Amino acid sequence: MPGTLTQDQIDRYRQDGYVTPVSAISAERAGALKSRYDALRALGETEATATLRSKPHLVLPWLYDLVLDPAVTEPVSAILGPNLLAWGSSFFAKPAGDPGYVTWHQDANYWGLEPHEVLTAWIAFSPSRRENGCMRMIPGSQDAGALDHRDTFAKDNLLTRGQEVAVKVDEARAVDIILEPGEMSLHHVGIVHGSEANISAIPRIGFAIRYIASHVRQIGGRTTATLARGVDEHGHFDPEPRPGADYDADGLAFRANALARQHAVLYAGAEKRPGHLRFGGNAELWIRRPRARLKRCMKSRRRGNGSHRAPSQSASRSTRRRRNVPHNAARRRRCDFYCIVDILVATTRCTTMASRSSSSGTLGETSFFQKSLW
Ligand SMILES: O=C(O)CCC(=O)C(=O)O
Repeated sequence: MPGTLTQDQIDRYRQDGYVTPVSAISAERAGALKSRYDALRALGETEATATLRSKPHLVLPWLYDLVLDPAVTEPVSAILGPNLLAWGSSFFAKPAGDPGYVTWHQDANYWGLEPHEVLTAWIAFSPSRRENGCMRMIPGSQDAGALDHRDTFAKDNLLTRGQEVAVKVDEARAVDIILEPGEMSLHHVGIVHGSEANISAIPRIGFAIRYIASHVRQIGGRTTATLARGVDEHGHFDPEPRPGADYDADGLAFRANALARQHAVLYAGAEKRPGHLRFGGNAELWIRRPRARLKRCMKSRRRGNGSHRAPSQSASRSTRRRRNVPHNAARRRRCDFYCIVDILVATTRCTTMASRSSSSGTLGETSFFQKSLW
């Protein structure tokens, strides 16, 4: 019988915004899961292994089973109630000596989920200590409301945008979340938390599952979620199926589509968006070219000329006739036609590239996304 939380643990979660350590799975099972993770990582950077960063449970059945495992969901439901969905999952891994760190941030700022009955179960597959970069929490900060954040996009920051709170954090109040393999911590979506680099010889590997109560909604668009426990009596999310086998084609395709939909919500307002990096400078150029043409047209229209090509504002009617220059209205029509063609060409090119990259399952896995999605 999996353990639930004691009343004291529930009270601590409500007061501090987190509770730790919570027994979840056995140390042996955590070790076996870590071995599977290590085996995949040893394959190097492939389209398949890139999925470890976001919603890997949609392509690896043994992770899907962990997301649904009562050993994890029982304590979570002591806080969120009997009906749980998993909105996301992600590995946060720091190999020995890894410079990767996580700046102080609140998850709630980026996820667009309301109400905030949302928590993360962070399951340790390895020991997690101060020296190897364990998570750190600022107790009670979940009650501070939404703090301003800025995007840093710093190289070693494990977060997608390198996001950090834009206010000074009193680090003297930070608490280290020390875990043994198989233990987990539960943290509130609004708590300020982060972690430092791994300066030890011991890898730090954690699997984070984002659970939501089933009445929680995604603001800004419909996305997908996994029914982890109980029933989904609200239907705010499209259900996510269990993959048949590691990296089978259906799982990969479903995940790529689910992430594309989630990105549309997660990157709203980001300084860098998937399009910038996936398309490189070209898409920008294609967009800029018709825009520039449009601007020139508008300018020459203002001058009463209607053409961006051969302004002949100053030429007399007879000179224009001699030069065989069409009437302003005809020029204006031609100018509008060129603009429309340009815009259509730009849109078609961008759409083709987007569908090419999503059908190959690489959506969101370019350099910007070499990081966890959260
Ligand atoms: O694993 C870490 O260091 C940070 C994880 C994190 O920010 C999260 O799970 O919300």
